[in-house]
Amino acid sequence: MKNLFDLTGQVALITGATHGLGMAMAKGLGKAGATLVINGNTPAKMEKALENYRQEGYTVHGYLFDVTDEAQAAENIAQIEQQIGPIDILVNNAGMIKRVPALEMEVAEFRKVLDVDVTGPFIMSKHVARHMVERRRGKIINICSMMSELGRDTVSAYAAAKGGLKMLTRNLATEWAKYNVQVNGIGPGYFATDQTAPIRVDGHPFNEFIINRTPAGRWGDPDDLEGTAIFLASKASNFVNGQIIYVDGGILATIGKPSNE
Ligand code: GCO
Repeated sequence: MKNLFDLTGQVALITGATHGLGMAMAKGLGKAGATLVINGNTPAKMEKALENYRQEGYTVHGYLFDVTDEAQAAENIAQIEQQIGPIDILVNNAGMIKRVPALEMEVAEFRKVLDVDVTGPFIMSKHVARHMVERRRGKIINICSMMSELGRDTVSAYAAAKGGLKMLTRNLATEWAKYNVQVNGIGPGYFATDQTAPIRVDGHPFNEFIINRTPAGRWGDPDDLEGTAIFLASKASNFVNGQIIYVDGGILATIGKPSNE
């Protein structure tokens, strides 16, 4: 049974894995045996992250590049294939959010969010999948969001992008399933990360709202994503194509309840 989820000897490239959910999922894949290649775009954060992974005993390599720059991404992917080995697993996790009411959002800001959250995963998938298709083997996992399904005040660009990433997942799954490349997504609910730090403060009405809105009654812990990441990266999911697995404590299962219940 353990064998079904074993990633020993496989190379996993995780974008935006110097902190947060990317780091938690990378560690999950590492625990299942994968060699980790983490991407980031800030040298200081990368240095700190590599130290953290290594202290905990993970085999890890860091590559600094911008996932929205096709030339940089292609060059780094080629280097990883050459220096570390064939990329078996790609996790498109790097992303960004802007919380600005739609009436006030600059078009340039809107475009930037789409560029990082949708075009980045497209660029990465395109350049990694050409190798996977050749090898007739590969796993791509796109990190979606509650906002792939639901709207919320101030996050129009992010919702448009994450909804787009869900459909990019289905489309790439459609194109590459015949080559034994599985493309799926994970949709995290509300997790305790740096991204949600500004809206997770004690006493902040949003904090209370999320706890009330989540049937499990709590924010997600980044470790809650490990199992799903391992499943979608392993041969246990070899006939799973184009699915988004929501790891959300039940948010999408319910309409919610009044705050005084
Ligand atoms: C927000 C949050 C969310 C989460 C997450 C939800 O402002 O509503 O930041 O967008 O980060 O993606 O699934």
